[in-house]
Amino acid sequence: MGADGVGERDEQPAHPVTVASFWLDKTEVTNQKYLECVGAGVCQPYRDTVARGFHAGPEAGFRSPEQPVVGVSWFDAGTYCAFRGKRLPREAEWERAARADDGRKYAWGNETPDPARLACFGRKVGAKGATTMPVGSYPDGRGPYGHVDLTGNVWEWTADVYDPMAYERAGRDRGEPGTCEQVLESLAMLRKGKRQGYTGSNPIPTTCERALRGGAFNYPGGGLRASNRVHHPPQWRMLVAGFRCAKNSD
Ligand SMILES: [Ca+2]
Repeated sequence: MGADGVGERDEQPAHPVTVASFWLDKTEVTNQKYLECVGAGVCQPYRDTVARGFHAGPEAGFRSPEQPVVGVSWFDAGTYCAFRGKRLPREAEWERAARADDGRKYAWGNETPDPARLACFGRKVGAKGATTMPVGSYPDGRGPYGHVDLTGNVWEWTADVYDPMAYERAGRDRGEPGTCEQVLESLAMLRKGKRQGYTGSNPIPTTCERALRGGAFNYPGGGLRASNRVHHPPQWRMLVAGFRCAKNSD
């Protein structure tokens, strides 16, 4: 996991991680699949005003059956995965699926991101047609194990708390972040040391957030590294964030 000399401090250094074998959905969860869970009375409806909230044009631009579901919180995502007998992937699992053993920069390899062929990204929110794509629209951008849209389309919630110091802790060889208590301690230390930037361009979090991976339809190509880590409060329902599910292999 991680990388040397690129990106933000929280994604460094590169280091070997061992994870138990697991399954990961080939695609992001779609609107259609998510609505099955809502229809079953298990999942909460997605927030259906996210496009307007982000000045991103009509909601319908994001709600065709095969587009990835957006406007779902980390809790919503966990509920959906449980409905399917699955769970959210850990950060280490997500990154393993995207980078295999060769430390590649992007899911498809090291080739510079190409919006025509490899992934949905770099679209200007609010511009005509600047929306997500039906899942699987970029087969040439698939990852080493065949997953599509790991890079771009929507950010993907992971199971893990966002721990800026995860790669420095005892659990780093297993890809295990610290506890919320440890994370809050680290965040306080970063604020005290005025280490703005350590956790990315957003302000240093004040709560125990959750990690998301992969970039989204509106994200610039320069940020699409498979090692890039972002973070948001788990209760947020955002235009740019969806998820896919994982499962233990045993
Ligand atoms: Ca994605």
